[in-house]
Amino acid sequence: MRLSTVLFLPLLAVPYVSAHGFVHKVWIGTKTYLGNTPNAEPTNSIVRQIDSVDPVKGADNPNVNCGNDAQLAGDIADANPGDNMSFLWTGGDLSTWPHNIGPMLTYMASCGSTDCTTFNSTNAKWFKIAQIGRIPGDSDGTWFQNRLFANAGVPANVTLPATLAPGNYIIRHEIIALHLATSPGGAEFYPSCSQIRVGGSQTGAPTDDELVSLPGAYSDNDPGILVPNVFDTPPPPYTFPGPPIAAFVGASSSGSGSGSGSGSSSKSGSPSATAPPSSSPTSQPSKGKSCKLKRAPTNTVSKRAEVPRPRHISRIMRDLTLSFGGSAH
Ligand SMILES: *[C@@H]1O[C@H](CO)[C@@H](O)[C@H](O)[C@H]1NC(C)=O
Ligand SMILES: *[C@@H]1O[C@H](CO)[C@@H](O)[C@H](O)[C@H]1NC(C)=O
Ligand SMILES: *[C@@H]1O[C@H](CO)[C@@H](O)[C@H](O)[C@H]1NC(C)=O
Ligand SMILES: [Cu+2]
Repeated sequence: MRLSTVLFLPLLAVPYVSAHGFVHKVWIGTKTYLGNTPNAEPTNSIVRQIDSVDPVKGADNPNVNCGNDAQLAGDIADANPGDNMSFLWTGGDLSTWPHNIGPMLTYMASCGSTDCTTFNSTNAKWFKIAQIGRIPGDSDGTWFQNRLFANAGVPANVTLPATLAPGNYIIRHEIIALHLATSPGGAEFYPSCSQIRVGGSQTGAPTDDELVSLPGAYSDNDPGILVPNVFDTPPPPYTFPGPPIAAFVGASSSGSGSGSGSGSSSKSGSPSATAPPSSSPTSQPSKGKSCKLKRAPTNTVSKRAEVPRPRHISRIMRDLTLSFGGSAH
């Protein structure tokens, strides 16, 4: 009895610690900012602390705003229009990000005239600045998100709009994991909010009709959120949820992060509907081969488990638990 307890508990504990995750680090240019570990004693950070690494489920869930019970953060990072930002997503135990299917989207919201340390974003008006889906030209339909999953320490990259007006902003980076999105309510939302102060003297801003609420911008039946064909071969076009990228973003910036063939957002008239120019840090669409991992889209088991090539013991253990426990994930 005691022996089985000792052996069994760690096996069960691993998946729930590492199977989901959070933003552990943010870079702006060459500066690094540490995130706040969920549920740990809060530290000074620009990243708003969440209280659980679990996904936010349900498009109307209030936690779609900035993540699970997101708190105000104490720090603000200085940034400039056109700066490159990177977001390192990890598992709850700082392991490699555990998901590889679904888009990554980036929104911003003005905190108004006060700095963002006191700004409650519940009623914020958000505009979209970037979105990336599948790697263009990849016949397996590999998603950009897979780069985070397949390579430890690789972040998601976003370029701030080159004409962004100065001010106080929340920047919300979001991964939507779609491995369970074949059923209604299956999509997993992982939003993360950081507080920045943008300098310079640009004048770019969204128009009123490009602003959305979160929750509000998504519905559980949106074609990019309920995706019955997400595992089909050849990979079908993906329709990003939410508003189009704000037009001022595409007008002048690198338009980073919109590399995938999208059925939506076309009315923005933004160049984001096409592959981003090579100056963007996210723009390596023709270099999909730099991603060594090729999924086998016809293999249902590896797709569901999202582990086409387990690389260390905790993933193997998670696989075991998943196959025993069904869709615990
Ligand atoms: C923001 O306001 C909402 C609604 O009043 C409240 O539930 C939430 O706790 C507030 N968030 C913060 C970080 O104070
Ligand atoms: C982000 O940029 C780094 C450095 O250029 C690159 O290695 C990495 O693959 C990029 N991340 C994604 C998701 O493309
Ligand atoms: C952002 O990254 C791209 C690609 O790595 C680079 O060409 C560009 O100069 C960077 N922008 C800034 C402001 O550093
Ligand atoms: Cu997860």
